Amino acid sequence: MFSFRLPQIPAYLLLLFAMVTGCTSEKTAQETSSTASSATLEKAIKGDTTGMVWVEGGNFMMGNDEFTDARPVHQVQVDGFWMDAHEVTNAEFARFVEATGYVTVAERPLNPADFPGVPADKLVPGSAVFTPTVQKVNLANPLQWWTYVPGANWRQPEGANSSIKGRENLPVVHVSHEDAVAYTKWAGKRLPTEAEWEYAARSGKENQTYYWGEELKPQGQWVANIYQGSFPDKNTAEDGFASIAPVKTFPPNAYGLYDMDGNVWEWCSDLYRPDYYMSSARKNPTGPTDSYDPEEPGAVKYVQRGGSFLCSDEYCIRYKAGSRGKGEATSGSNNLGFRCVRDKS
Ligand SMILES: [Ca+2]
Ligand SMILES: [Ca+2]
Repeated sequence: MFSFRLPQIPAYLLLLFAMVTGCTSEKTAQETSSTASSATLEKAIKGDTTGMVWVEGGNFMMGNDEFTDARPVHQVQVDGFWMDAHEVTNAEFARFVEATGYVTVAERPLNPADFPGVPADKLVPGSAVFTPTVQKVNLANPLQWWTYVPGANWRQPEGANSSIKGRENLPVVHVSHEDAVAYTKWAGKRLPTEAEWEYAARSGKENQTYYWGEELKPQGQWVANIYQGSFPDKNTAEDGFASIAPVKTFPPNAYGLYDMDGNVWEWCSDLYRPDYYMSSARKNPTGPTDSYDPEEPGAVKYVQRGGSFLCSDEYCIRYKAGSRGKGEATSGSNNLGFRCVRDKS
């Protein structure tokens, strides 16, 4: 059974994506590491923190009792770290691809041997794209608004005949967890742990409903790119955006971090288990050693945080402070991206 409040990808797509990566990921990772530019390595060694914000370490109460997988609320301590002020953009990801020749999971050819019974003409690389329904629908079946679009990938977010031209300052999407990790390594950074992400998103505010505060619309203003209207048929885009917004469009939090709420979901480095908080380390937790989601046993999932432009109180409330998201490791979609952190050099 799916959790409809999450950016879940339909099961047959999970299978597809999982198999795709299983046959090609290792080779690509090796290729990537061997072609990382010396300029980048030099930059990494020097500890370039351009575009990053220093997050001073401290203690905070992590989790949210409203969500079964975010219980119990527990005290966590994290060391200080640098964090990208905004989600990784198309322009930034393009520089990485140009320097390394990296090929994302959504762009890789599909091996027919991995898909017994699937007609060869259906084995076309692609990714999941949100498509509004014509009318109000029962929210039980995500297949009604998630479509596997052949040719959809970070360069072509809506598939063939779409492009990122003019979208250089929008967050990159259709990136799998391994794509995100490959980028972080090239940049001399890493993905944030879930604890680091939440600590940074809370920005010193304890026990708030939303990361920005208590009210959904402070002073009558939308302060994050989420979803208004009837999901998934009518997005009124009251906040100005029916889809992704350029990074830094909405106000930053108290630490100077943008779009920690909404816009695109963000990968974290932790594997996902709904029961992890019962036994989490109290200092710098890095997640469980294995992944398990009773809703989709067998799928390896990593934590995602912050919600996206598709989140509302009606469908996905996972932009609320302390809530958790999750996603199959090799799956991307057009509402999922990431940002990086780096340790104090
Ligand atoms: Ca919006
Ligand atoms: Ca975000």
